[in-house]
Amino acid sequence: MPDTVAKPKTRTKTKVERPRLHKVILVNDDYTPREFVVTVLKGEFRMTDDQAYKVMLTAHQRGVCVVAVFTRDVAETKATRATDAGRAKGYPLLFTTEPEE
Ligand code: TYC
Repeated sequence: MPDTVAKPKTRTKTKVERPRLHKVILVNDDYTPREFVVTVLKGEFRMTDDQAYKVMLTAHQRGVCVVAVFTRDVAETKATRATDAGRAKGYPLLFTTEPEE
């Protein structure tokens, strides 16, 4: 039996990458009523009346507005549900997603 025990000289560094977050983006259109956009934002994204109104107005004025960021699955599910809520009423309301840089 050797009286010295060699310690391993290399260390394994486990690199855990955080999942990339995805933005949900609200897109403006000329037909969906403002109040309906606010209702959808409150229902699907748990926003207050104030927050939802500001996001709706930004999209209305600038064309698009980032609503929130989530993991990819959650972002896509929420964007689809919110878009479907508009479609169910015959509105062209659109929510898209894109990865954060
Ligand atoms: N532009 C719409 C209107 O004037 C309101 C609206 C705002 C629609 C934001 C979509 O993402 C939107 N009735």
